[in-house]
Parts: sequence; structure tokens; C-alpha cells
Amino acid sequence: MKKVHNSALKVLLALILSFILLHLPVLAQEKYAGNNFVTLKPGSSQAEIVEAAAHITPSPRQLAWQHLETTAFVHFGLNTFYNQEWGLGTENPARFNPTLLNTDQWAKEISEAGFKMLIMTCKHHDGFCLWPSKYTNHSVASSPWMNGKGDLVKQVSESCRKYKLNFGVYLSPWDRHEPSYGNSPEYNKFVLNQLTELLTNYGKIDEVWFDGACGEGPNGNKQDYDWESYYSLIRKLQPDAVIAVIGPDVRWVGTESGYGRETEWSVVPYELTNQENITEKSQKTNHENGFIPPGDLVGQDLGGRLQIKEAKNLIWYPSEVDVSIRPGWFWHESENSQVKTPEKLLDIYFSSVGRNSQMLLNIPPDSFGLINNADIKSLKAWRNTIDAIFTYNMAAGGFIKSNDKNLNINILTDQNNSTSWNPKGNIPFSFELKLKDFSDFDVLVLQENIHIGQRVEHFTLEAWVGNKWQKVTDGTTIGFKRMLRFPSVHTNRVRLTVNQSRLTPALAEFGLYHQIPSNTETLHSIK
Ligand code: FUL
Repeated sequence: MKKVHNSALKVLLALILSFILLHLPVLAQEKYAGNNFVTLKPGSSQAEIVEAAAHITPSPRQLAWQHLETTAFVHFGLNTFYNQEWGLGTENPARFNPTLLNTDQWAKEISEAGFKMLIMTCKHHDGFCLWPSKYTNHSVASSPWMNGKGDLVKQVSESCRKYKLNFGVYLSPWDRHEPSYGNSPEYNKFVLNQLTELLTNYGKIDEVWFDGACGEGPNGNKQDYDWESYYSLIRKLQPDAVIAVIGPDVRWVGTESGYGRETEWSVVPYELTNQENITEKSQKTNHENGFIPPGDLVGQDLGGRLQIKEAKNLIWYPSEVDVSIRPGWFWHESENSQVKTPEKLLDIYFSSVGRNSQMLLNIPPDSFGLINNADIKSLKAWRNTIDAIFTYNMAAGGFIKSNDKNLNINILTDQNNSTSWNPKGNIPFSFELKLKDFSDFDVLVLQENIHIGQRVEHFTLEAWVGNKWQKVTDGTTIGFKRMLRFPSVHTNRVRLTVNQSRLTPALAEFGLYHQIPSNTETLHSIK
């Protein structure tokens, strides 16, 4: 009898243990996210994997982040005064003295340029802190700026609130000044202390950016970061903040060129959140002309059917495209003439926001403490162009012909990402739209309802030109937003077809816009 009891107990224990083991990654992940994660049953068929992927949705904090579309990065610190990119950690704080510093100017220009968030380099690799940290003297407190009484993080956070910008903090994990760096437990405590300062003294923080860069090399200090404890602290102190790059919420696109992937899945294998993997691909040396990532990261599709085939867990892990408006991340006088043109910024916008990513554009203030006129000029022209392109959606008010009686154009032009066309039946899904007027357009904007999931794998836009349907453009993924440019088309009839999809797609928005003057190149002339 006793034997029977023992074996029943053993079976029960084994069951409990296997339940815990099976759910461990889920439990670990749930600390950081909402319904954005799934563990695949071992031996799942491709159909089951694809179905699971189609049901993954962003966590509320990821959803809010995705709607921002554009964020400004602000690199500023001792490097600005040393005319360098990577400080050694031995720089003298006495050199930090921005005599005309005006963070309201930063926030005003950044907000007028349409950005919704500002991320500040509170501490770059040189370890110099822009706030008077209690845990080091290597900070603004040791500088002549405001007689050592200033707190730049405070000033920037207040300016952000004044100009209705979200506020994010960049805290470099790699610290070349801090003596405890490399003594893992002690340095981890130091990071937690600094994070606590940043996350408690400056109001709401919307993004924490952990850079993967480290130039220690094989013989340098080796620090084992306690990421889990950093993440738990962030969740506790700022539950709405996304944790980016070396973090579970926002994925670094993998380059610093400003160009995302044409096929960009927000659902990817969980393994991509692995911290060592990200560090491995990050910057290891101080490249003078920017960072060249190892391998062809842009060409890769990270979440396609092939890529998720072997995955054990899937996660919603959207891409962020970081790039600087100048060749360097910090301001250098010699680069005042190398500010990216409005046309280049527009191309970057179409290749980041338009490729299911967030655009994170660095705008570094100069050594006076002001955003330079050259940058402002380019930003203003860029924003004016965007506003001009997207003033009028030529699809609005049109008449839809489709098998789906419930579909009308208002659902697709209401600028509401949570109302969508969820067609019934089988692939391909298609609708025809008779435009209100004959129109010229050369931009297509599509959005999926990501509250339901990212599903579209291939779509085509056609136009009725010369008495037949002609292909205008096509693409693979859509996600939160997809924008495509093509030679101008003149027509009053278009047709959109989703040729391939993971389950039924949920199309939230459809837009046709014009960016070049009409009567230039049209489909008639290019056929
Ligand atoms: C890189 C850093 O090394 C650069 O200095 C810059 O901060 C960029 C955003 O990330 O990895």
C-alpha cells in the first residue's frame, strides 16, 4: 500500500516538474510582456507553427511604442567637447560646459519635426553621467556647467513634457570609467543603483535603451551583466517602458544605416532576444565612418516560414531602425556640412517606418548646447515634405467592389489601426476600389490591425490602365505600416490582392498618395 502511495507521489511530482519546465520560458517571459509570446509544442507541424505565429500580438507597451513611429535620439556628453565618438573614460569633466544650453530648443525642434519621443544618452560608454549620480563623481556635478549644480536629465525630461514628447533613457552597459566594471556583482549593483536614479527621479520613462556595443576585446574586462535583475527593476519602477536592443521588447534592426528589411516580421523566434547574440552583432571598435555590421543583416528575413520552422518559442519583437542625421553620433563641427538632406531623410523614413519599423533618428546638439541650424533646416524640410505627401488620401470616399458585403472604404481610411477588414473565405483576398476621381498617385500605404496579429505574406496592387489591369507594385510583409513608392499612376480603378497570408489577414488601412507633381512619369509612359 505504502509502495503504491510512493509511486503515485513520484508520478505527481514528475507531472508538476514537467509542467514547471515546460512553462518556464513562458513564466520568465510573462514578467516582461503581455500576450506576445508562445511556446510551441515539440513536434508541431508547420501549419500549427504558422497558426501560432498569426495569433501573437504586441504587449500593450509595445503597441503604444509602435504608434509613435518616429523617435529622436540625442547623443550629447563629454564626447561633444572632445570632438570624439567613443570616450576612454579618462576625460576631464571640466571640459563639459555648454554655454548656451537650451533643452527647450531641442524639444521644440524635435516635436515640430514630428517626433513623438526623445531618447537621451544619459551615460555613454565613457561613463560620464548627465545627471548628478550619487554613485560616481564622473558626472555633471564635477563640471563647470551651472557650477556643478545642474541636472541635464532633469532639464531634458521637463522640456519633453512641455512639448508633449515621450522620454527615454540610454544607459550604456559598457562603462569605461567605472572601476567596478568587470567585477560582475559589484558593477551589477552599480547599474541597478543608476537605473533606480533614472527611473525614479524624472517622471514617466517610456523607453530604456541598452546598447550592445563594447570595445573591451578578448583581453579586456569581462562583465557578466545581470540582465534579468535590470529588467525586473525596470518593470517594477516603470512598467510601461519598453526595453530596447538588449531587451525583450524592441529589436535592434541590425544595422545603423537607416534601412530596414523589406520583409520585416514582428513575430520572430524567441532566441533573437538572446543578449549574447545581440552583443555579438554589435559594434566592437570605434569605426570612424560609422558601423559596418557583420554579415548581410539587412537581406535576411528573420520571421518567415523557414525561419520559424525550428523555433521553440515565438515572440512579438518589433524592429527599431537607428541612424544619425550626421556621419557621427556626437556633434562634430567638421560635419556641419554633412547633415543628411531632406531627400535622404525621406528615403530613410520610407525604409524604416515604411518597412514595419520605428525610425530612431539621432540629432546631436553642438558644444554650445543647441541643435545646429544645419540639422534644423533639413528636419523642417523633411517634415514639410511628409506633411505634403500625406495630406490627402486618394482612396478616401471611393467605392469598394468585393465579395464581402461588409467592406466599405471608411474602415480602411479612418486612420484607426484597430478597425479592419477581416475577409472570410480563402486566399487570395481581394477588393476593387473605384476612386472618387481620376487621380495620380505614386505612394501606397498599408497597415495591418496588429491587435489581431501580423499575417500578410504577399500582396499586389494593380491599376486599371489602358483597358486592362496592370501591376503597380507588390510586396511581402505589411505589419504595423508598409509604404511603397512607384512611378506615378493615373487611374480611377485599383485592385488590392493579398496572395499569401498566415490565416485571414486583418487589413486596417489603405492609402494612395502623391509625392511628385502630376503629369510626369506615368504608367502609360513606362509600359
Ligand atoms: C553604438 C554606439 O557605440 C554608438 O556610439 C552609438 O551610441 C550607437 C547608437 O550605438 O553601438
